[in-house]
Amino acid sequence: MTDEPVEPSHPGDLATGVARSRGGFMSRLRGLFGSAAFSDEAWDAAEEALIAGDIGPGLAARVVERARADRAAETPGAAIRGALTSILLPRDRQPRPPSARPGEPAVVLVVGVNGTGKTTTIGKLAVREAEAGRRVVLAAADTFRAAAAEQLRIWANRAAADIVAHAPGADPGAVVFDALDAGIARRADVVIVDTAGRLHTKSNLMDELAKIRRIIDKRMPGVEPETLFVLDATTGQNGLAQAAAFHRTVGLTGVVLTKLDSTARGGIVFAIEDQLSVPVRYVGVGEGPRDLLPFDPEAFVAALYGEGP
Ligand SMILES: Nc1nc2c(ncn2[C@@H]2O[C@H](COP(=O)(O)OP(=O)(O)OP(=O)(O)O)[C@@H](O)[C@H]2O)c(=O)[nH]1
Ligand SMILES: [Mg+2]
Repeated sequence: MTDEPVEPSHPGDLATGVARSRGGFMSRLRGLFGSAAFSDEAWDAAEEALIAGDIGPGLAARVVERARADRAAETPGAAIRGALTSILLPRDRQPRPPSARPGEPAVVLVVGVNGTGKTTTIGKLAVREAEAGRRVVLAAADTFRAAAAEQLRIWANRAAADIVAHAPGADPGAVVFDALDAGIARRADVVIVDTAGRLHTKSNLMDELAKIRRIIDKRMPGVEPETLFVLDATTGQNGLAQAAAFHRTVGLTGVVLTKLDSTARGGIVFAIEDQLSVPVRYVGVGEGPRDLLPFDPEAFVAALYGEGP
């Protein structure tokens, strides 16, 4: 990774990002669609393919049930596609954060377990924001890992963003407080907070996160931060338990699904929206600065079916 400012380069694309899933569980599913009459066995096989894609057993059964009941669909493939699309939440075209008051920055808090891609996602987000002409302050509130602030600094340089960092071991809450101050003083458009990875089962670490959330409330009362849970798409169904625990602690407003390019089981997208009712905002499809795509449900399903650009 270099700290050169980002040159215009190829944007990550969804078709490549979901190539493994398209060739994985979706190809099993599509293979079934060839048969003229869809037997009970074929429906069972479809359900198994969905489970193999990480949709989860309960939801897979519901999708098949809904598809079987769909008399309007012309083919079983179309019925399953309709059932899958209907799980995904409708969303605003314009992703948040909208909550900034005039003259104050919006706040994005990024959370998740260790190594899921939080810092990388923040770097990509900072690049997106900077390219949209918005002024960004990054808060290096992962004071736990010695190299974390340095990693964020490299991204800050790439995005020409400001960064607020304290010494390793400092109180992450103090970093957040200072970063909000800096964001207000410098008339930034957005303050993005990086946090240390933490296991959702460690209550002391989850308490620390709740404290960070309270500090945002205290410094900027009434501003609801965009609180993004970063989920590694290769994690499997355990990701749902993680997400639920973070949701209880800080109240998630969005999910970023990273490493979609590294998994053949992209069905976790459906599971997570179904279970949490929190929208997937972005998907990560690689390690580069442009490999973060706003999540578009229809385009996602089309890409899984091998259609679209
Ligand atoms: N293939 C791929 N790799 C990714 C993606 N997002 C992040 N990574 C890689 O995942 C690894 C971990 O990323 P980090 O951003 O350091 O993860 P983190 O959540 O900040 O980690 P901690 O701060 O240690 O909890 C790095 O090697 C990233 O380049 C993605 O969308 N696709
Ligand atoms: Mg990190």
